[in-house]
Amino acid sequence: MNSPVTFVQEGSIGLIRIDNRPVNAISPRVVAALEESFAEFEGRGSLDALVIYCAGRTFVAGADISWFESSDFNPQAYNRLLARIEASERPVIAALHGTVLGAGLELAMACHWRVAERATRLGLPEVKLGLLPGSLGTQRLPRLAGAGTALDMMLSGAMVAATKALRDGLIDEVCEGEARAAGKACAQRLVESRAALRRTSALAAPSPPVDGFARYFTEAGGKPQYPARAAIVRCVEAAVERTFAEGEQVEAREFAALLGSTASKCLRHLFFAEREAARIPDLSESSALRAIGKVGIVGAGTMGGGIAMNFANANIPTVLLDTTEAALQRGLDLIRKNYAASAAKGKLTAEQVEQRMGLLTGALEYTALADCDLIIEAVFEDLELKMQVCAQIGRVAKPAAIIATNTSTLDVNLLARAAGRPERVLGMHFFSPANVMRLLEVVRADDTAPEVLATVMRLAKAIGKTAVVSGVCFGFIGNRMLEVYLREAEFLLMEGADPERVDAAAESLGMAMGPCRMLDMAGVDVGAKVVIERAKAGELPADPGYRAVVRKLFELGRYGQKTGAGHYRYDGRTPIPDPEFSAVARALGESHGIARRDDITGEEIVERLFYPLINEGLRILDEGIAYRPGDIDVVWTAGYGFPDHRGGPMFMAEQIGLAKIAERLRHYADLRGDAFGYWTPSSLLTRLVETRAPLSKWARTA
Ligand code: T1G
Repeated sequence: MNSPVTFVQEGSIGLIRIDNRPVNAISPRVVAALEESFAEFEGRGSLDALVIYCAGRTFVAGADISWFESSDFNPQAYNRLLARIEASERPVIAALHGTVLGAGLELAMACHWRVAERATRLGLPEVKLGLLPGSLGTQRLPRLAGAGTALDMMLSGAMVAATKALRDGLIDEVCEGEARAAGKACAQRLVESRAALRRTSALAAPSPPVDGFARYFTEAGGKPQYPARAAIVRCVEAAVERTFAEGEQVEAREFAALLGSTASKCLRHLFFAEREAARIPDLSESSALRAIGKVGIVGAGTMGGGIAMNFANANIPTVLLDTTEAALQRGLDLIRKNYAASAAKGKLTAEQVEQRMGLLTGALEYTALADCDLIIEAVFEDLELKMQVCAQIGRVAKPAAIIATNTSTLDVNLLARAAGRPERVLGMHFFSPANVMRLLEVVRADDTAPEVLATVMRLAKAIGKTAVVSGVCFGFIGNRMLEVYLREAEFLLMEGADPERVDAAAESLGMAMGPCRMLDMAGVDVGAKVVIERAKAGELPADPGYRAVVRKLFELGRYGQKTGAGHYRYDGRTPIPDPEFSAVARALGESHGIARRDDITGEEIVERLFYPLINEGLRILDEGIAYRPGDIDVVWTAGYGFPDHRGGPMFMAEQIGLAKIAERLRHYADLRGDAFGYWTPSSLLTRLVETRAPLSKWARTA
């Protein structure tokens, strides 16, 4: 196997080339090969300078994250190599391109000079993995760019453009051509000018941030579930107040502690789970993919407009169709309003808004969709209507067009058949607001052709969505699990746990918003209509108390924030406990024979909200609706506000222990009765407990 690092000599300049696709990540093998190549340079006294550069799409984009899971992970060998590079008596130049991140930027900062191609972006994103830069980034970056800039970069984990990095002193030159050539030219100049070597670690200790560290510690302290934030501040404080060697010790200690933290293990799990979700098990990577050059959207409502923005943002011309000029104009006006709001926040320039609006055209006739490569229906959630729309689309779309439905609850197989070409049809379930929410559930129908699925999965990445494939079932992955979560929330309310306590328990686990506040925000009426429709279709448990609360609130016109009252009364968006709601819940409990209790604990609330949800997720896996447990974790962290520092419901289930979850389900079956199977452990849960097989290693055997 070829070495990932090679050394060559061109004239009096040595060149080290790293080639470890896909992103030149630093692994033990790369470290060893780098050490050899650098020794090669050190052994050739005739050479005047060294350039380090990378092949492929990017300079080193970080340490190989999978390396952290191995018992032999230790950045010390790499850190010693960086110290050797920095101590070189001859100039070492980093020639940068692509996304120079983590250990890659730390390598560059150990060099004496940094030249970057104009499109290069640089960052220390370790905080997104629950870590901090463990190869002296916390000590070198403040010395180069100042403590304030260093804190902003490391606490946000955001990338900065090469031009900003140049202004901040992080790099020394932005080149127009290729980094390798620019690096060589830079080496020549440094040798000819006999420029003194600038060793980053020898630079003066940085001054503290303008307003000191207090604000940073306060902000970090506000998020104790992310311990990396406060650790980063402590490391930068050490860079300011101590010697480089002492700061190095502080960083090593803080890094080691974070590496073993649950938060970091969860975030690292999600990093790979999100990328794994893009892989379709029975689909070869090479499936012929179609280019999506033009998109059509039927329905210019809130969802249709939000969906259209995703494509305009990705520079894809999009036709928005509705039945009347007024509806169309309303949709386009809403889009322009959304863009104006982004511009007001400085996220877009006026030119960018116009450029995006220029990609959007309105239409009243289906024939306007005839040249679209993808057509998405986003009309009202009504089966008859959606079937008519799909049939209309099927009549005008070109043969190779892909047809997608944005339904969140309806049978995609029925809609696929209505389109008259089921092999070209799948679901694209966007989450509201569609131009903001990262998650996209891509619903694979029975007849969806593999290349249609692969094309949409690749398109999802191009429009910045995190896509997860779901099979066809009610609610797909996310809403099907949400249903059991909301069921238990309602029973707890009817048993006497008020909305504040139910929400507080869910939010104590880390949910962005508890179930009552979430429903009041999304609209109780939206949820109620789904429940009523499903009851009509006989798809709900025969339990008369099933989702009685949402139905009653709908009856009373208490839709939540939009009507000023739902589970709470509202002063604007502020929820206020409402005795009227408590009376409604009490009356419902009595009318459905649900015993009131005053001993419901926060722990019970968490178990009753999340263990049935996990149990349903295991059913979803067992039925083949979701391919992997990690896919379910991605759905819930990217689309439902589940805390990423817990890795997702399935990763959390493994931390809790499946046997404990099964035991607690049986406990609640005894406590609440299991007439409707609410508490029956799923077959997969039972099998995994019996065989002690790890859930994380579970894969569906055909
Ligand atoms: N380790 C291992 N694999 C990685 C990787 C990494 N750091 N980065 C990317 N990959 C894989 C990824 O799994 C995918 O694989 C392929 O590369 C393309 O990635 C000591 C401790 C670089 C901006 O956190 O942000 O250094 O699915 O689909 O959208 O201080 O990847 O094709 O098999 O995301 O173009 C710090 C993480 C590590 C950077 C490219 N670095 N990566 O985005 O492609 S910790 C990071 C990214 C560290 C030191 C510390 C992005 C990207 P596959 P992709 P992309």
